[in-house]
Amino acid sequence: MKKEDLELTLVLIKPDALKNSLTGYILSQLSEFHTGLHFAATKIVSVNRILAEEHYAEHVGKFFYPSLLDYITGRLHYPDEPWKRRVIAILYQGPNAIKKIRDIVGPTNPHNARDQKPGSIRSLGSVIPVKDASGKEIGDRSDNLIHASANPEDAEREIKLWFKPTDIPPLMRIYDAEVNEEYYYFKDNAISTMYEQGSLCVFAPGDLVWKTDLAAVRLMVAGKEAPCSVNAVVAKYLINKDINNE
Ligand code: FUP
Repeated sequence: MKKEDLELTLVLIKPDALKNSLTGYILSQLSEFHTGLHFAATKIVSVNRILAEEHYAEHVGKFFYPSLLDYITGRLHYPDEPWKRRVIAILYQGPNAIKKIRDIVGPTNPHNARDQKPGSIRSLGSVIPVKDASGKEIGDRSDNLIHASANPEDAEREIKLWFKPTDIPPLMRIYDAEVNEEYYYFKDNAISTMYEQGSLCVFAPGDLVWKTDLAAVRLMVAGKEAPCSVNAVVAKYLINKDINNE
């Protein structure tokens, strides 16, 4: 098996797709028969704020960002049914996985998808006006049913944000993982090697973790600048934990 045949990409089936019962349709469109790609991992996620903010970190400060967080956390589509607030996170693997899936997914804005790529998944989405505090329209939010990684750099960042190495079968893992040898705890937005009441153990000795995460937490506990945020490392360890989701 050549390395390029093992390309991985992240797909998120978003809350609007779940609400409109489009999950089966989307999975069919992305099936091995249509794409030649294979499932490498999957999980049902109740998206908390930390994960939402990290996933859409590149959009911080844009007018649609607060609305985007409410969308991906499921608040917009399930305001009164919090237990239904989920996304389905899936990794697909195979040659050209990123491009193949982006082609089927279509353009970001569903209006553009209908114009430029009728039949693409996002052509079934909606465009919703975003208003400011005074009620004035300031732009649009695209409720576009599905997320798919845009390029190899985004795919690596996103896959390591949503999945632990052991969520992926060993022969399908393409990023380096390492066996950790220390305890690392998370509390008050910081990493420490000392347990305090209320700390969450993120890595224990013997755990297999992304090598880049381990390098980052080592820098963090040494008080040095790390290439990513604490939340980018811990978010996947908080998935579906009973944490404050506000
Ligand atoms: P994509 O990679 O196609 O998901 O597109 P982007 O990363 O640019 O956008 C991320 C999400 O922001 C999209 F799913 C839709 C949303 N968005 C809006 O809601 N309004 C905008 O004006 C731009 C993006």
